[in-house]
Amino acid sequence: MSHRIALAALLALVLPTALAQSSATPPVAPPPPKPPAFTLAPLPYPHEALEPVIDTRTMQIHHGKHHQAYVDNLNRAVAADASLQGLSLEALMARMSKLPDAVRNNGGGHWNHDFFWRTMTRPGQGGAPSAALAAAIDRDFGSLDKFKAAFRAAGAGRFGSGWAWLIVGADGKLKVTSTPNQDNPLMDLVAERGAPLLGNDVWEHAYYLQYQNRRGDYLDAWWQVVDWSVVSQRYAAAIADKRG
Ligand code: MN3
Repeated sequence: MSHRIALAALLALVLPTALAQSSATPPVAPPPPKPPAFTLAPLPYPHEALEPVIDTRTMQIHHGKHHQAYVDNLNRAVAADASLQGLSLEALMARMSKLPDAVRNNGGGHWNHDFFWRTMTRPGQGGAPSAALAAAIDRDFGSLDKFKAAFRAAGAGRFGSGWAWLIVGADGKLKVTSTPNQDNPLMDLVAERGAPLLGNDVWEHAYYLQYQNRRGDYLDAWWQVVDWSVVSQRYAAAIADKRG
């Protein structure tokens, strides 16, 4: 009896293998799927953290749907082109003029939103520009209020969808710029390149649920959630790079 059980068990083990080996073309295991090149990081705060300046629902859709779609579409574009694999997001930005539109739109979308989330914090928690950044703002714009007015004008004046930026240019000076769609100041194809310190998303998806057509109101309220400690750190790093 025990021999029969042992035999049955042995046959059960051996037979499928024997059958597989007898087929004309041995099965080839598919290669394990590659992990995606880029992933969506969680927000650095809860979705409701920016209330009442940016509403919870906007944050959920903007991060979970819009930003996720940029990441997914970028991964698809990179997977389809062997020459792009292994490149960092920054490396893609630096050679964007030679890359397909799918990489420009979705790579820009991924970089811009990652930067945007990390530019913001709870209302009233953002502090003030560092002494060095405040001095540079005074030097290049006249005052913080004049800088804010220039930034607001760039955001309000962007026709259609795009971004307003504060950058450090090649000459070390601060400058307000604007880019269409998901372009950004790191891309080799934009007119005004530089190290971004601050960027605001003026696509309607960033504000429409709460502000509808009042983009100017959104731009005005947005200062309440700007994290000046992060912006000041970016300025220090950009200036250190120039001196480097
Ligand atoms: Mn957006």
